[in-house]
Amino acid sequence: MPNASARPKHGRRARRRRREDPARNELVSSSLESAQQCLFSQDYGTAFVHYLLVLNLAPVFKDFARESFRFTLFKWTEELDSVGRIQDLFDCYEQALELFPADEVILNSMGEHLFRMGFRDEAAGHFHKALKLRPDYPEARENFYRVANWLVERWHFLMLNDHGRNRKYQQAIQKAVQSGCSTVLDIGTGTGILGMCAKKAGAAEVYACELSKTMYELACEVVTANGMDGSIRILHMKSLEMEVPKDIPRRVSLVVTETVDAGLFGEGIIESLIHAWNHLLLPPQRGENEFQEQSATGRVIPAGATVFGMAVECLEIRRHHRLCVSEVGGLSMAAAGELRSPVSCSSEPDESMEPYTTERLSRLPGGYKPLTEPFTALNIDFNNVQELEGLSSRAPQRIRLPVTEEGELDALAVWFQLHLDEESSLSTGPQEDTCWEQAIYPVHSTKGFLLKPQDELIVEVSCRDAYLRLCSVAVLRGGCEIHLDKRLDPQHPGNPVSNQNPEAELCSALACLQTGQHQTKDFSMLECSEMALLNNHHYHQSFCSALAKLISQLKLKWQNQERGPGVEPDSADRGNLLYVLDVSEGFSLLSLIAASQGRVKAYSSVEKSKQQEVLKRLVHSSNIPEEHLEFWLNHVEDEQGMLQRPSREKLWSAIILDCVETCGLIRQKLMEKASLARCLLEDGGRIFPQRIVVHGMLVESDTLLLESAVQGQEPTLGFNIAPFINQFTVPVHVFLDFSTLECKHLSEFVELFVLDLMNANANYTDREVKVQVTSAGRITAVPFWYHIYLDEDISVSTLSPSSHWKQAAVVLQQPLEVRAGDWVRLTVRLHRSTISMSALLENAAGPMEQ
Ligand code: 44T
Repeated sequence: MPNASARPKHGRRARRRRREDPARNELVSSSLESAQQCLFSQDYGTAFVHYLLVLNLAPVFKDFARESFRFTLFKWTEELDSVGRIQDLFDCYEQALELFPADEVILNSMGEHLFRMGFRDEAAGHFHKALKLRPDYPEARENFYRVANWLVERWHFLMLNDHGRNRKYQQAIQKAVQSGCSTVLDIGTGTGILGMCAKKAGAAEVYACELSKTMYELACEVVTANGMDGSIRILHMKSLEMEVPKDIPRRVSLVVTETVDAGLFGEGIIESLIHAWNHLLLPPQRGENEFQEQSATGRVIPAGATVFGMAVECLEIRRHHRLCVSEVGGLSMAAAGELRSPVSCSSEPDESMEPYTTERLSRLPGGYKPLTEPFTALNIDFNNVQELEGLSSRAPQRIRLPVTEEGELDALAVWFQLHLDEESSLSTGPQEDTCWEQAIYPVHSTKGFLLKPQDELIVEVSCRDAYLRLCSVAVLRGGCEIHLDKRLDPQHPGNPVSNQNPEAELCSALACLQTGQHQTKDFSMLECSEMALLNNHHYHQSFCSALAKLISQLKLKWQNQERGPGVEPDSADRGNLLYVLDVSEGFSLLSLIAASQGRVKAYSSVEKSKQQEVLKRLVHSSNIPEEHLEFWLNHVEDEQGMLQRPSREKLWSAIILDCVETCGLIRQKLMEKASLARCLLEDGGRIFPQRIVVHGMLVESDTLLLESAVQGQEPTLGFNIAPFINQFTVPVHVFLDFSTLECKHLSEFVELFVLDLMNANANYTDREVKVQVTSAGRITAVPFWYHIYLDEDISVSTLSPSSHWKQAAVVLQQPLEVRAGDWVRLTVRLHRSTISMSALLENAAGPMEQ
């Protein structure tokens, strides 16, 4: 331990200053001593302040004090976190990083706090930095893998692997540059690829802008690696903030961009292009016959787009967007009020609402049925600024579509053709062999309403707040206009589009009854996965049975105890109520299902007040005594207190843990929660689930490879991009639909890992599993899912078609060539709730002991 007299290894000037300033030395030494004392007495706040003082005054102590300083920082920020002093917490981290800017442990820990607070991008940046500083730091690596998708979205890999798309863009850019567009701006450059194409084609000046910090840094690296750092100027900014001559010296003759999402306008292309035409581009070419130098006029690649739509029936979409069951785990849902997914194009624009969601229609489990032919919803010319500007004020366009197939209207699916120039276009259609997703506009309130081939569907296309919105407003049937989704149509609040005659009006009223629409504007919002969970009959039935079984066992046990000798005065009272705690994340009815068993007091972790109201309404309608349902988070302030029951209450008879995230991964800190929960159980009490078994299979899947990294040794369009973006490769894929994944099965389903939540001693961290190969191929991935055992006999599988869970897959670092009959040794590892796997071919032929 150093003391004030320890001789610092300092330069001469510092030493001289130190000798000159004994008071300062005195302060440093006494503060260091105080810091250590405070640390010892667990007064972390004061210790932290002392350390700050010492290390700022005497940086020479940094190496020596680093460990204690980190420890103090973590302890103190934990305390700040628990009392909600978030700003102070981040101030401490900032001060710490000023002292230790390259400390990977501090960076990683700050990232964890940022992540918990919902600042995902910033968190991801911290994990990335920590990992760059120490690539073999497992905590940072696991954290990084969890968030890398936010930093560099997975579609970057798909786009770079889409050779057709790359080539078409390159050719269109080359043509434009060669015909005279010599100054180019790439809006939303991503990896820099389109800007580099322009440079390579001979453009004199190339500028690029990118709003994401990570992508901007990546683009700079890529452009430098390709020897173009002097010739492409990359700006870290949103194009809307760019000005001439501040950011670029003059207006450009070509804007290239691929800032389009599955719904075409979701990345703000309309706004960006209006701004570009007004501020960054040369004036457009005038008349068709008028010849103007290309270098004196401006144009955009892509030149325009055609948007298509189609009505579909699709069970998978339906169960994620509306309640399809009338009863959940024995409870009637009639009193719940209206529950909606947050995806709706017809409601008032609202922060929490999205106008559409995205899916690859071809990969929807259970498929879909087209109910109409594809129709053209919109044509847009990106080279016409008046048209772009007029889009938002344009009156909604009504389109009448003949229904071609009988079916339930679940959604409108939308895709588009992107016209790069007059000759070349890209399509995102469901039939195309591309990686594009389609935009899905779900229909909410047509439960049980069948479209028939004689019907006509009326769709309204509009462009409010720069989002393309498609809304199925009505069905024409035998002269009647039957309104759909009417309740939430802001154009006609509570007042349907008026019909031509009273007969039709009556007809419409009837249809509203038939489609079960509620007139109330009040509804509760559920995430799509929460909606699918409610619709998961088997899940609730299984919980209901397992809970009923446990509760009757415990009741029986107590009856026996009451009758037995030496009964304590308190135990008769104990038999009155059982206590069940549901710590599921988000909306869950399990507490209510427990309370409905009788003599059960249940605690729910539902946080949102509207959702709590739903539970209260159901308590009422199910004749459950009101006081038998409590909201846990109304009792405790902080997350740490989550599993500490109220001190007055009995030990828990059951604690329900939510163990698998919708994306297909095990929830973070699951095993920690389980061990805490075990301590809080009464004798004979249970954790639900009691055990989780991880299952998986060896597969060959090129699709998974294309989504995880830029493939192949060939440079992308002749540019060196792959090594840079592939740093963001993540070995675990989430949100997978294994049932529709294009892949070749190379083994049977195998049990990979067991997690015992009731018995800590039964757990391990590594397991070797030997799997026999059933067909020859290249093992590229191991998709996995879970069998969740509520008790010995009752289980739910996250692979079942009614599951609200998706699956995940580990993508192997190196594909493994195998033949039928080979044995593969899979090493499966679980570290802090993260599964990792590696595969090796067993060289000896024949089976070996498992
Ligand atoms: N999605 C296509 C492509 N940006 C989305 O930060 C892939 C959809 C897709 N930068 C399935 C598969 C695929 N100024 O890095 C992003 C973004 C940036 C801007 C500066 C602006 N005004 C913007 C707007 C966006 O541009 C990059 C690309 S935008 C997203 C492309 C085939 N479903």
